[in-house]
Amino acid sequence: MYDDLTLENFMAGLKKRNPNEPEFHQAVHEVAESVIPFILENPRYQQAGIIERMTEPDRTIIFRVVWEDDEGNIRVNRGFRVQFNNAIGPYKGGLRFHPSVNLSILKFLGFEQTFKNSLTTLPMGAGKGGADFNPRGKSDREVMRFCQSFMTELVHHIGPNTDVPAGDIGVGAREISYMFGQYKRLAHEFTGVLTGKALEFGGSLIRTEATGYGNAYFMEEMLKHHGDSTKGKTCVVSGSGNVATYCVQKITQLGGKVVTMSDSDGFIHDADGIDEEKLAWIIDLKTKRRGRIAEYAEKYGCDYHEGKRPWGVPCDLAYPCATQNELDGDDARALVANGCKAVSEGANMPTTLEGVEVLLENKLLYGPGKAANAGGVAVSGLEMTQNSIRMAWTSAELEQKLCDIMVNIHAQCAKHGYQDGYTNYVRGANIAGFIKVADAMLAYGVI
Ligand code: NDP
Ligand code: 2IT
Repeated sequence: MYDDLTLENFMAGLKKRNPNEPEFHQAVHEVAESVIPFILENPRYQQAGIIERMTEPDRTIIFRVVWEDDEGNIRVNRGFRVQFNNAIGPYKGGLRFHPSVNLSILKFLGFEQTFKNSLTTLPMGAGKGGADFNPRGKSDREVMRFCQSFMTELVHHIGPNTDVPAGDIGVGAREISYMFGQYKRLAHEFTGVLTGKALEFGGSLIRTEATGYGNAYFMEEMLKHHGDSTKGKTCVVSGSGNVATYCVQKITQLGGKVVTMSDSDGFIHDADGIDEEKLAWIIDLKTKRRGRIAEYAEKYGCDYHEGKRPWGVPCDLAYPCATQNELDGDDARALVANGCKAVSEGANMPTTLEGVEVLLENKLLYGPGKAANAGGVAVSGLEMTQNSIRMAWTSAELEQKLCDIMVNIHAQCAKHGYQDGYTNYVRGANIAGFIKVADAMLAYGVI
């Protein structure tokens, strides 16, 4: 516990205890900047060392994952599960398979998940996991063998009331199915231990769409709160995976025109707009043929910008939906210079600290990922509920619940983030997310 709790000495201590973890430092810095002043006004949190406890995961599991490729070579990857905080429910959060995965990235994601899950109002703690495995270019059988080997260790650490993983980058319906099949076989039971399952075996309607839809709803709610709407706006989206594609679908349904999408090789710029039919082609490209976004430019005859990100394209609204730190200070300045009014994050921590500063200084409406992309985990929570009561709700019921949750998250952020005529959604999300978890931790005593 710090007697002299300042952002500087808190961050110095955190960096010393967690060296070489820049993404984790960044995620904590963003929260600590808004939460420390709130803690100083509410000394019970300081006396109990809540921020120090919240930044230390409950436990971190790291394991070897061995599998055999199609040529018979033995491959070794590193698997992780960071069980960050279960003060308000079982650990809950996605699994990421990407070559960049390391402890720093999973700790940043697990830490952010604590606040995000709290904001949903559902009883979910926070965790994150994954592996440095790259599904790109692998056959279905290789992905299956990897997923089975990964689950053979993970099974010891998860359970429907302990820890309930889901998808994230590189983990979609195919990977969840392979992992669920292996869990069921090893645990000798059929329970809702993973979310994002297929509909045939306990999945929830709307889960696939939930993160992207939720992000578009969050943007709509920020705009509505300021007397505006998505209708008629030119929108720039990054990514072309699960979150990006369904974000584009809902933006279009709300009357916006999306002119860009991207992958890790570059972005397409379609000034006519990516309509429902073109989006269906992209979903097929990405989930079935597993191709590159450049193929869209050939198919529909629009521009493709190799190795570039879309933030220089003039727009009213921006939706980063690919990965962390994909929008930096210069990108934020380009958005501001082009008259962009609002940014809503489908991805986790897509904006650098400098980028956030630029957006806030210029008073853009800025929805941070932990609020704006919480729709995915919220519908995961609803999948857990449906599994527990052994019932399935309809699409219409679930979309209404998702929409209500996003409106409620917006209201919590607005309540805690409004100051001097401007709603700072970063502060709002951090403080609102913090209070529920902190109060639970206070109630438990010193554990
Ligand atoms: P997918 O794997 O479905 O798609 C990821 C997309 O981002 C792809 O277009 C991918 O391109 C691109 N991308 C990934 N890494 C990079 C990189 N290093 N540089 C540039 N582009 C990159 O993942 P999701 O759509 O599920 O996840 C996207 C973001 O949303 C992540 O930040 C994730 O944490 C977050 N999120 C996801 C939720 C979910 O429910 N799935 C919930 C809440 C947040 P390529 O194919 O070339 O790799
Ligand atoms: O970052 C996230 O919230 C997710 N990847 C979804 C987590 C979940 O448990 O649905």
